Amino acid sequence: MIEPTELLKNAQYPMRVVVRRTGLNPSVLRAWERRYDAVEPGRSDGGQRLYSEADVQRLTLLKELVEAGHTISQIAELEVDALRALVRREAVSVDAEPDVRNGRDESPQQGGSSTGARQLGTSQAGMAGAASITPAGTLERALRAVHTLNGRELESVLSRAALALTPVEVVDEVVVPLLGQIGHQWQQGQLSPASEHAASQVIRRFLGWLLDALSLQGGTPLVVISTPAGQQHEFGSLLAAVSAVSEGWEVLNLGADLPAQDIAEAALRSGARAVALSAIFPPNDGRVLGELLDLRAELDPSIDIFVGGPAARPHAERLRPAGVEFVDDLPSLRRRLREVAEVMRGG
Ligand code: B12
Repeated sequence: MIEPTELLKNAQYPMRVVVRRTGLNPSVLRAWERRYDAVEPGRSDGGQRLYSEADVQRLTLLKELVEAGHTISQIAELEVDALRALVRREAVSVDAEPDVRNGRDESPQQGGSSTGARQLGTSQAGMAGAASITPAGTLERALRAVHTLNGRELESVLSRAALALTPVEVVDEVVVPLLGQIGHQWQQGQLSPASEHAASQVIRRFLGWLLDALSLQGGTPLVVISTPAGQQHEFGSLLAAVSAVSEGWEVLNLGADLPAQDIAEAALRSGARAVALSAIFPPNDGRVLGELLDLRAELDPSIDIFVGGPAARPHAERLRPAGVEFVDDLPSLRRRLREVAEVMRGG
């Protein structure tokens, strides 16, 4: 008779089983493999990924540790015993510090979360917590962390959400409304400039990490992302970048505030199929129109130029006949990128 342990040792699981057992979403799982060699699954004759029981256990430990605040790049190469030791240490340190984590009181009276990172640090609570992560709950916890100036908690809330939710949910239902609330409360004087600046730093780092983790290279259409010269708000462009990778596009992100000639040169040198730009402030910036028309003049018409944001909206009617497409929001950008990719595949 074959022992159950022997059966487990030889088990081979397809990705959907690993996704169900670990709670990792497929794009994060693929990114961890590709970028960090977190596990090396075998392949079926048809090329389908096949994971062993050891792979599943390793991924479960990695996910718990990332949920507890570790970064995947630092732990991906550790042996499984070291991962187990770290998980044990997390559980002990959390039990030993019932009220304080990262030097901050997170008791509800202080505006902290009674269901926040403190509980999720333990393995059992971590697994239970992952299942209950929703966009609305994440948004609420993130805002609370912004108000208590708790950057670590904000980073941890966002990172946990990235493991449990799809990139589209993270972008549309967490980060966009979070930035909207931050902007609104800052304008109303309900949020200090320091809180807004601290939150912006964390969100920028988080979006950079998400982009990196989801990024594809080669064999896919490439889109260059930036903001026109004079446009310093860069989250619109980062969100457009994450939206593009979630559609399977490769992204070359140039950061913010770049003259048309430089964007054009990057697009030509990288063989881009599209350029997507964000223009946020001020809403009636005349320079934006000139920069976009200059960019259009530099690029072959086969390269699509998309632009979004309140500072581009007033120019939409002038831009369309010139061959620059104003796109209202990120779901519409994803739809347009999908259409362009389909045309490329068809032709
Ligand atoms: C973070 C932030 C900052 C940071 C920027 C850090 C950085 N590195 O980016 C800092 C602190 C530097 C900053 C500075 C200022 N800011 Co500011 N900032 C914000 C905040 C909170 C987020 C900005 C952001 O990038 N949003 C990006 C996206 C998420 O915004 P969105 O417009 O909702 O995007 C949607 C669409 O427009 C569209 N979209 C946007 N881009 C793109 C791109 C593509 C390709 C597509 C398809 C779609 C698309 O899709 C999105 C989702 O549907 C906003 C609030 C807000 N909600 O925007 C204020 C905000 C933009 N800032 C504002 C102001 C007033 C300022 C300052 C003048 C403040 C000051 N007194 O110094 C300066 C100006 C700096 C400058 N010279 O430009 C105001 C602008 C008000 C107005 N009338 O337009 C806002 C709206 C806050 C507010 N409610 O008052 N800011």
